[in-house]
Amino acid sequence: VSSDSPVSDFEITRILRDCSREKNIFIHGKVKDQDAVVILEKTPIRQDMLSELLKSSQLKLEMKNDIYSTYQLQAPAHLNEIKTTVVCPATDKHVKKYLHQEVFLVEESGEDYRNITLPYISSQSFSVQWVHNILEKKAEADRIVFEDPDPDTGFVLLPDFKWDQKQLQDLYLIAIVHRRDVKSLRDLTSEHLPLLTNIRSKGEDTIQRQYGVPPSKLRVYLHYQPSYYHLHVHFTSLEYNAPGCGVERAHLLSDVIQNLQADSSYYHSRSLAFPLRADDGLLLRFKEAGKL
Ligand code: M7G
Repeated sequence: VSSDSPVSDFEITRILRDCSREKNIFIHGKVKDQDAVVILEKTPIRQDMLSELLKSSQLKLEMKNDIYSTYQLQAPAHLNEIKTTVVCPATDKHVKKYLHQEVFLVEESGEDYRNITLPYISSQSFSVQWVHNILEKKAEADRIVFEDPDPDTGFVLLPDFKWDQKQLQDLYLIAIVHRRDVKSLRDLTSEHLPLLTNIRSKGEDTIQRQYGVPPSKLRVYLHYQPSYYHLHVHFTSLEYNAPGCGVERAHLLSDVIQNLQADSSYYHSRSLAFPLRADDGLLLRFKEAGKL
C-alpha cells in the first residue's frame, strides 16, 4: 500500500453491509476527515490460473474424516487479490446506498413521475460528473472499449467499475450515451430508437469481438430508477446475477425498443414499478402524496 493510498489512512466508522455469500463488505469511514465508503470484494477464482494456483500454494490440513478432508489453501499474493472500490468524499446518499435496508415497491404513474419524482431527482440525485469525465476523456479514457462519437446516436462502451476484467463470469460493461438530455427510461420516445438500436447492435458486436461472448450470453438492460440520471445501458454476463438485475429494477433493452416501436409515449404514460429503500427521500415524497 503506497503512502498516499486512500485505504491506508482509512478509519472505520461502521460496517454498512457484510455479505458472506457474495464475499464482500461495505465499510463507512473517514479518510483525513472526509467521509468515505470502501468496498472490499473477493473476486471469482480464475480458471486460467487454476494450475498455477494449485501448484504454487501451500495446503494446511484442517480436518480429515474417512474420504473427506478440508484444507486452508494459502495462495501466493498475486492469486489472492481483493478488489477494492473507494468513494471519497462520499455523500450521505452514498453511505445510504450501501447500507442494508428494508425495501418497498412503488408504482409510479407518468403523472407521479412529473409531479413527485422529477422535482425530487432534480434536487437530490447523485452527481454525474464521473459520466462527463468519461465522455470528455478526463477519466478512464484508456479503459474505453468502443466509441461511436455521433452526438445523437453515439455512446461510449467501457467496463463497469464493478468488473475487474480478470474473468468473463462476471463480465459487466456500460454504454454511456453522448447525449446529455436523456435522464432515464422515462425520457425515451420513438425519437430515441436509432440511439437504442445502435447501442444494442454495436455494443453486442464489440463484446462478441473483444471478449468472444455472443449476444445470447448477455443480459442487456436499463435500470429504473437508476442511481445516475444520464442514460446508460448495462451489459452483463447472463450467468452473473449482478446487483439490480432483478425484474423490479431491470428493463431489457430489447423490450424497451419494442415498447417504443409500438407506442412512442410508452415510457411517458405507463406506470413503472421500482423498489425504494426505507430511508430513500423519494419514498417519503410518495408517502406524503398519499401514494403508499
Ligand atoms: P445505475 O443503474 O445508475 O445505478 O448504474 P446502480 O449503481 O445503482 O446500478 C450505474 C452503473 O455505473 C453501475 O453499474 C455502477 O457500478 C457504474 N459506475 C458507477 N460509477 C461511479 C462508475 C465510475 O466511476 N466508472 C465506471 N466505469 N462505472 C461506474
